Amino acid sequence: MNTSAHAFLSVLVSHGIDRIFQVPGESYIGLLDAVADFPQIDLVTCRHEAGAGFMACADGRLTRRPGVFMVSRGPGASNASIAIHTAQQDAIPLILVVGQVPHKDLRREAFQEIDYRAMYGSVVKWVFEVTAAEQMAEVAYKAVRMATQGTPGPVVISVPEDLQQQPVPQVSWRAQAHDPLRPSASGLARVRSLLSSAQRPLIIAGGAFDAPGGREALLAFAQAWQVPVCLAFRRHDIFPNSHPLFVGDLGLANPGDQLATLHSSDLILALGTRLDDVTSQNFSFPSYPQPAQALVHCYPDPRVVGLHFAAEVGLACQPQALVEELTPHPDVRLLSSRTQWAQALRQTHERIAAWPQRQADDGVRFFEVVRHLKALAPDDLRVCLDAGTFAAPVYRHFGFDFPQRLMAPLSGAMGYGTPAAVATALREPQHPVVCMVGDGGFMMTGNEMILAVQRQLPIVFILANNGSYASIRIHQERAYPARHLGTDLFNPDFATLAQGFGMVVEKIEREDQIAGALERALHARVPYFMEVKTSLKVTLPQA
Ligand SMILES: Cc1ncc(C[n+]2csc(CCOP(=O)(O)OP(=O)(O)O)c2C)c(N)n1
Repeated sequence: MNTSAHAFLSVLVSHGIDRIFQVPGESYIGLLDAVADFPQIDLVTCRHEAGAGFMACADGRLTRRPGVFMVSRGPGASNASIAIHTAQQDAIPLILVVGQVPHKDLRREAFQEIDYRAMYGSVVKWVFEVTAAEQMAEVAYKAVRMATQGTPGPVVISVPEDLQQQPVPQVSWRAQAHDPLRPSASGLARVRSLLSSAQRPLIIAGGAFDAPGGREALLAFAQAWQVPVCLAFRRHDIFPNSHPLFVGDLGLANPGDQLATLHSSDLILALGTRLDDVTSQNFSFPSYPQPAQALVHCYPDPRVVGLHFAAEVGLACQPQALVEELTPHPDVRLLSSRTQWAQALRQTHERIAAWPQRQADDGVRFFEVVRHLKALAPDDLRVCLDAGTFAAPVYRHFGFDFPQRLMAPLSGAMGYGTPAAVATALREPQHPVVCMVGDGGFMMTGNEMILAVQRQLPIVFILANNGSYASIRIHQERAYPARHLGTDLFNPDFATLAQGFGMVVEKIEREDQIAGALERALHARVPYFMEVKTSLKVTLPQA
């Protein structure tokens, strides 16, 4: 077949795309029909565009190829927007394909029409509306390139329904491998010199190391130069958390004394991180915009390097290439003060990461679930998290060592956990997957569990049911003590619901039930649902 839809899909396939998530719509049945001629594409039919989009985000993150999802115009595209935002905040390559009204009706406010350039303009890297069937191959190529180059991110392709199955000349595209961006010789020399003389250097490492060999290269570099490593927001799986040089992550709740010590570093190597809002502690670490210490900023996108913080050395290249060039280092005598510095930071981290003791009488303390999971966790566990305060013990106390992986939205989007777990299990069936989600976030998506049952994906879903949008309740208790409105939840019987989906179900109401239930769930190798009656009080600020 040689239609514009086939040209589009064949270019995607030539770039390794082998899965498309979708919710159908009459506006793109031409594209959908053509998928039948590409048996190498796994078409995943979803129940809501947000879930389809979150699945594509997780898939894009794991493969580093664009996650692809297709939705219908207007309503479908509106539902999809949360995933677009997440891909942007999380720097994930993503392609959204939207069916559009016939091209003669464009900009007439036709039925379900939206101008996607206006709608998505500020959140995506590129929006393109096809105006001629012959553009379809070229557009697919550019979409892949735009989504993956520089800072990875979302692109949106709008395809009028009448341009989807037009005859076009046959195309033959090959994926082009680009050389990684390498550091300049002068940049390398300057970093080497700074590294040799620093007494209190610190690495802040981010998501750009999430590539084959990236983590290993970072580890070798940090060890060779004896530089402690702090991880960027929710990038816990970039460096082994049990390593003596791991000194914590920069997140939403770093204690003041830890930050004060980090501020006293005399060299910061910000590698593969955008130094975003949360990582930089709301643009205060390092000091903004002129850091107190020398800053080396390395990221594979010149628009990002030195954007918020004035870097002494700015390197628009792959951080992996940089650290590989610098390892092993020529015989530099490392200052003994460096070891003491790293040890002091590590001690602070260990104090922060120690399991909490706080008592509660209103349900299971969720950190106990996380503690037991840590004890039982397989070496290659994938932990998929929704947004909510139930997840705080994972970020703070769990400790990831590769090949374990953390899949959590940097955007803080509720509803991410369940679809991300399904996409992770689809992509990596050889690894165990655990999904943790609150009773709020679970009902923002959650329907994706049916895919786990349909495809028999052995995901362990753990629902923390505290009857509250507790993260927000915590903010309320701080800002308006003892007054809370709009954060209590009236819940359905989740266990019965999950049973209806065809899951194996367990309810945890006491802490002595946790270990056995987790063991059963992890060994069952079937879709498993655990509802935990979770303490709310233990998460609220102490009076
Ligand atoms: C889509 C979306 N809507 C609203 C929010 C704001 N928000 C952040 S956490 C949260 C509550 C989460 O509640 P739940 O899932 O029950 O987890 P808990 O905090 O109770 O552990 C809300 C409403 C958000 N981050 N994302």
